Amino acid sequence: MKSVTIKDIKYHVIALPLVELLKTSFGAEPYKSAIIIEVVTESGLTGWGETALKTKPSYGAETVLTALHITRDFLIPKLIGKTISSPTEVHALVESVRGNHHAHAGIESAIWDVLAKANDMRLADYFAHHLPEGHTPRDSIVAGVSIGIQDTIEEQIAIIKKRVDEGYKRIKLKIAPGWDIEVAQAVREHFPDIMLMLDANSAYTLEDTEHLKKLDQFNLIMIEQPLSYDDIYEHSKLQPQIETPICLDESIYSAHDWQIALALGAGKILNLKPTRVGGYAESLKLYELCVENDNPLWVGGMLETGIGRAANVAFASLPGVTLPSDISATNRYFDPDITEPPFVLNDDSTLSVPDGIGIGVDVQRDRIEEAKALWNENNPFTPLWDK
Ligand code: OSB
Ligand code: MG
Repeated sequence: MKSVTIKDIKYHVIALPLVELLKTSFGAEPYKSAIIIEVVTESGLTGWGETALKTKPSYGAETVLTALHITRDFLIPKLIGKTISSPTEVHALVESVRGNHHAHAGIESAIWDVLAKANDMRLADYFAHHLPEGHTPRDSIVAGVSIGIQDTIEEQIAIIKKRVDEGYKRIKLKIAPGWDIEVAQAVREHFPDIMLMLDANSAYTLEDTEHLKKLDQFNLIMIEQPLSYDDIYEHSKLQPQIETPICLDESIYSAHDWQIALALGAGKILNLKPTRVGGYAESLKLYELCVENDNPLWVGGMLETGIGRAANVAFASLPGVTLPSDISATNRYFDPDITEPPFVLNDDSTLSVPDGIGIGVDVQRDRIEEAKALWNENNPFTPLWDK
């Protein structure tokens, strides 16, 4: 396999208008924000990665600006001039920079892209190349769609209908205290058979156990992160008391965390967000762990632009990803995105894996410039970001 020598790493802080906001138990941000990472090699290749983050430390501890600091002042200086033959070598070069998984993931994913390109491979095949034999990527991934908290139940039903009519077979709804049982009840009256799941984004405590038990009647495929963002132990107390399988998101930062969760019985399903676990090398470890333990697996999202989404599509094409992912068509997120062509929902509720090498989508530099300008105009400390 060919190696690359890193000549330069550039970063672009962007804000991109969202077609539909995603209001969670911790609120909604007016734009999608991210740091787009561009790795340039001595031989003139370019790899792209995305540090997907919010502007507030609401989902996890990192924000766009903490990631900018870590990326610019710690990670990039450790990587310039380094020759790398596999992205799995990146961890050892930067492990002295603790935590900050989203920042790590953005750079690491750009290195995955550039090394796949150097070796003339699609990213999906390059991921499979880092697994034991037999994990041949599929041509498409099963899409799901994540829908935010609405003002009224009528609006909630209307937006679900729109998504079901577009062809989405798996719907995820955000819930919070005061927006849960009645919503699930109404949704099941209108859509008795859709694959439905709820995401609480850490909005409940163990004291809500009796309340959460009421969700068991709605035939949910799972409930995502009902308890604290940093908890595993209390989830292990909740899971035996409810029938709905618990899926962990916020509280799983590594394969080690998932081993703890499995040992304690804290959940049955993993929302694997490559950005949250520090990148695709750790994602592959989690993937292997889930395959070994027969855990259902799906790939989560952070409203990624086409750059992060293309890499997540490649990862979700691996056969151990057994449930629909939080990866939707481009038109659910952006118009236009910063990459071409858009991801389009196929009739069977899937998205096709791009044929091109690396992430397989073309980055539109003019749109990155526009999105950088929008970020600069909407500094996160203006009131706009307090919505
Ligand atoms: O909890 O899964 C979540 C987006 C930002 C932060 C947290 C979450 C989400 C999503 C979006 O649910 C899923 C997607 O990218 O489509
Ligand atoms: Mg979640």
